Amino acid sequence: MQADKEDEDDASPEEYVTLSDFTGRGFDQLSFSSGDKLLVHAKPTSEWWWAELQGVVGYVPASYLRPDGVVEEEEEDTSLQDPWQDEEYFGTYGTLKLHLEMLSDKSRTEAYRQVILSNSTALGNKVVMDLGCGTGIISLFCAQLAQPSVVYAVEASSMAEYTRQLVKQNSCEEVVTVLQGRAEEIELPEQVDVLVSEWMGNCLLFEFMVESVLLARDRWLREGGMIWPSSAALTLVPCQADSYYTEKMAFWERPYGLDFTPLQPLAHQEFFTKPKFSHLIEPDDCLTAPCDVIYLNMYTLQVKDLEEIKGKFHFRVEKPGVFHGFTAWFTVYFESLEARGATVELNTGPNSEPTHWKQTLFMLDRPVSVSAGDVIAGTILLRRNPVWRRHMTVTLNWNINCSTEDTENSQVGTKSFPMWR
Ligand code: J7C
Repeated sequence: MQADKEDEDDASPEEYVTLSDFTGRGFDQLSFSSGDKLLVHAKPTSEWWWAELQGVVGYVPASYLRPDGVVEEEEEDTSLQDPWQDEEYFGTYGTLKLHLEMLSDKSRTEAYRQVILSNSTALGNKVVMDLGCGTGIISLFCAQLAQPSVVYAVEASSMAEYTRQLVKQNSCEEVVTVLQGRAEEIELPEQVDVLVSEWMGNCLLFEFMVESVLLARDRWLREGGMIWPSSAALTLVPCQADSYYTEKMAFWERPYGLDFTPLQPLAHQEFFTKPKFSHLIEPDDCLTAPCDVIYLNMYTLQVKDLEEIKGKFHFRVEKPGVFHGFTAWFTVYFESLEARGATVELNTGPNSEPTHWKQTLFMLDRPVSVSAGDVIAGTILLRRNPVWRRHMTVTLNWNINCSTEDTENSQVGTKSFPMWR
């Protein structure tokens, strides 16, 4: 963890109010309820502060607190600001930039096309909902490649107006009905047999559009209906990231023959405290075989489960190298509606065609040399931001066990990465 310069051990404690309930883990974290008043004694890292509640002291997650004393102003602020940031979110989906990026992503778009194609017979006469249809590509595939009785194409952004035109332009208006609105608020005349959506964000969950899919499932999917994707997995691998490390950190060692190392703590703060989206890892940079750390079943997953998702990992290093960080990606699986049909999958990992999601890199504070046979084991925790509902913090805890003929030693590490708040 990066030590904060504003270590306030000697200063008088500051008063904070908690924003939501929190259950502490381990012996040194405090549990609290929403609205509790805490005294913060020290801020040793940007994520974990040392605080006191009713005479008991322990660590608390900083993102759960807001300063006391500016309550009214703050409350006004939070209530004025939408925790879902819908105006900004749907605003960007009202422009073409992201739709172009998604549609240009062949692996993504072709995976959905393949799902429709390989289920075309079973889709006959079915009622389909395409949640967050964007420009309507999945709905259009349904209408073109199968004969569903109707596809409800639901889109909250203003793109929906164009989607309607695209449906008409491609003569699919008999089948596809575009409904503009948030999936949580729209009304359908009937329940659906199939709920299809492309909801995945960076590191699978960022944006938390998955919540809209779960709510739509509970409200509109008929019993025994199909959800596409039907399940999802998040995969992790310890990796080298030599060129990124050199570019952002080693750079300061000797640029133009000068010692710029006093800038390294700043570089650290600026480049390594948040994950790096849009990282493309070479298969060769994986130090071990990857491991699925989180698995989501879209039929049983509940909205409340999204608050905290935990996973475990156990990797065996396959070749000597430098452990710079962890890389994460996801895979989604589409079950078949047809009796003997095969599952289609969309894998965004380094051994598949690159997608617009690329991979997510979590850099350690310091690189560690590892040897074949070393074991890297630990846990991952995705904690949703209690205030900003589209954001989360990813916490990694790891233990490196090296065993050579004559020595055995172990190193532990932990780091939390806000994405983005
Ligand atoms: N209701 C309707 N449309 C939505 C919703 C919702 N609750 N959430 C997201 N969308 C739309 C959004 O406007 C965009 O066109 C697409 O779904 C987002 C796809 N994002 C992704 N990460 N796959």
